[in-house]
Amino acid sequence: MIPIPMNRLLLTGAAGGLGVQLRRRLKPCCRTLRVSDIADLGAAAPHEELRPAALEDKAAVLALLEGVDAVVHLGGVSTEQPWEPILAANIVGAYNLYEAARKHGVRRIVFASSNHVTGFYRQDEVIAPADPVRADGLYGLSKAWGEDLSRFYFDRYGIETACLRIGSSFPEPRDRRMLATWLSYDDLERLVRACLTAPVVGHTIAYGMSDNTTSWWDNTAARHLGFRPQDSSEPFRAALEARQPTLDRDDPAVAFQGGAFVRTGPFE
Ligand code: 15L
Repeated sequence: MIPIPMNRLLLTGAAGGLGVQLRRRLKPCCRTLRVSDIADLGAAAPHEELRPAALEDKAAVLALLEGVDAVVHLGGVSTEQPWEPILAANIVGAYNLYEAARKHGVRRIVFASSNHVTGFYRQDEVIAPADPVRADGLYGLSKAWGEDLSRFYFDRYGIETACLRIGSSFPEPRDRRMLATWLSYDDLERLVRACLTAPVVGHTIAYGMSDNTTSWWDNTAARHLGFRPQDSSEPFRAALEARQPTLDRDDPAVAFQGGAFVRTGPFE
């Protein structure tokens, strides 16, 4: 169990869309927030340490985890892209992160996985984290690798990880698919805080979604995290349905949970 506030929390991917949100919101969890990215991190707040680092740089990642109590790992590629950047940031980068955690004795990691680990399930199916992976692209496969890697580091070294298969975390749902996949920023914060404060996490996989009326994901097996979403996509439904009154059911993006990711690429 990590005492809150902990001494030092590392947030990777701190310059990204969700990183910017959590950088501000995780301040009460720690005395020092170490923030990292390859993109510009701006100026350091008084409680912050800025540590630009590329995840594929083994030595840089080893230094990044020194003196850290826990990690919120958002860094890496977060969309479907060619193999090379995914290999570097999500495969090699995840390995570098877990090796650094092992060497420095870091005990807990919150790993930003993605709903695209299971994007090739259909939108008329309700699935749970224990169901087999059906990634919808290289990005989803790389997140599945991160989940497996983290399970190995828990089984072998006892490093706890909460893998969050984040749905669509934006200020509001952008299309009808996101009525099921939306995760509000406030619920994202609640979820990450729950992962940091739960007495025991072990190795857990949970979907990151708000309390949406339409849902494809069953988080029952992750209830020990203590996450209770408080927002819902429902207030946005009428406007989204008016904007998209008909759906092309022959479109794979309408048939499958991964939406447009299922038909993105190949890039060669
Ligand atoms: C993701 O994994 C992406 O990082 C994000 O940009 C969204 O597209 C989201 O999935 C989604 O499925 O909506």
